[in-house]
Amino acid sequence: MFQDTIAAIATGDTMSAISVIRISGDDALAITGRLMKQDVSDVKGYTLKYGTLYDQDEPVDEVLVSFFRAPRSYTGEDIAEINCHGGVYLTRRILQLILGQGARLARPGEFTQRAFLNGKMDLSQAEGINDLIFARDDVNARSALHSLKGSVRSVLEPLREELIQIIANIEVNIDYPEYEDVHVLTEEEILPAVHKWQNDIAVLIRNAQDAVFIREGIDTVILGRPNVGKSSLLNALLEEDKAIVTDIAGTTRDIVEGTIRLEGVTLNLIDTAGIHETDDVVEKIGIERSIQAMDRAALVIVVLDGSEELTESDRDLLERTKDKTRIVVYNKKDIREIPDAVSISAANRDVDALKKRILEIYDREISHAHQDTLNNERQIGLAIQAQQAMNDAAGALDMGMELDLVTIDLQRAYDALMEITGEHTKEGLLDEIFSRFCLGK
Ligand SMILES: Nc1nc2c(ncn2[C@@H]2O[C@H](COP(=O)(O)OP(=O)(O)OP(=O)(O)O)[C@@H](O)[C@H]2O)c(=O)[nH]1
Ligand SMILES: [Mg+2]
Repeated sequence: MFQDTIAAIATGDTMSAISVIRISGDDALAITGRLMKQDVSDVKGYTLKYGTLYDQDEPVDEVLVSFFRAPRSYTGEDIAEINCHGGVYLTRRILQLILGQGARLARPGEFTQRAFLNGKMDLSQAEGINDLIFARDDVNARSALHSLKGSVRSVLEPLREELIQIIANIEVNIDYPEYEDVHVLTEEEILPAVHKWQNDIAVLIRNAQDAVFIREGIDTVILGRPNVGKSSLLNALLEEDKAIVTDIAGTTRDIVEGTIRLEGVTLNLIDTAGIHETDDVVEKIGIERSIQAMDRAALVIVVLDGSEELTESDRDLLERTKDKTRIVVYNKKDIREIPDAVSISAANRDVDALKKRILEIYDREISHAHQDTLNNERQIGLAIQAQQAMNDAAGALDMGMELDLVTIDLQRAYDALMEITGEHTKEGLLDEIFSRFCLGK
């Protein structure tokens, strides 16, 4: 299918015991054979060969090469994977020798692109490979592994199946009216189905948005007037002394960030300068940044000092954050505990009430993050296109349009759902998706 043979270093560009260089394409075996001075043209797939690799007559390294034969390989082509010693210089030199034998340097993601184009996997599985490589935590790694195994396709399968049956039925009714044994669908029969699909797609989109939201980590900002204990709270959540804590009001002047994981949820935390009226120039800039951070954050934690009465600044802040997703916490419960409130003592690292509240707020999203669903913005965007097409179909039915017009909308919805797994994709889109891959993958 492809003219050229591609090669790339599959392991990291760093010192390591072993590096792997991958070659894929019609000449993969011939190139490797020439460099090893061995005839490997008839080697069977899934074999491992030991040998010396040469630059002309000079030995360069002792290597182990895994051979895979088309179509039973990652890309579906002949593949040689050279395991050499892992020096950066040595690995690059071997890659150069391979390129010198006529292979072309692979573009990022090109091995996986070939795997997709050769039908070894669908697009959502290819994206799963990339997600698995970049996964930072357990939730991300698990969902990536599932999509690698085809979970996106299985999630979409029932809906696609129902849709294609109805579309096919309408097509037959229109194109072959003389087939009397095929049931003739009516608008009345189709409308409830369209309503069901509208709902199915809406659920699909919502679950996926929840999952993506949680998997990316929740941007959380800690706000409050000076000295209420914001930095102490950040430190308590991070379980380290990251931010400076003093009893001087206005200690924190810039933004301090950290990341925590709570039962599989990642919070990207931001501690800010205390918000209040001040003439101090540096503090003013800090406060400006606090407000910007608040605007961007998904979750706002407003810290109040439970040992004191609320001040004008506190009331202002409560007013200012009232439309955000927020948790109001009363700190310094060791001095005074506020009943029926999220009460904590940051200085004593007693913050479980807050953690519990966070998990409660995101309960629905967290459960969706653990389920199989669509995995990224591209997939969700296509589901939204399918939803719009389905809404158009419902509108057309409401207006009493003929089924041959309604079926155009149904077809559009179906195409969008197919494109999620790459079954109707255009070249440009593919390049964009695969260019995000690591080189050698
Ligand atoms: N008793 C008590 N004191 C606390 C508690 N949490 C923080 N403090 C004290 O409150 C003072 C201010 O704490 P910080 O964490 O620096 O407060 P902040 O809100 O970051 O203050 P700025 O950065 O100035 O806006 C320090 O002296 C802390 O030791 C707590 O739970 N109990
Ligand atoms: Mg502070």
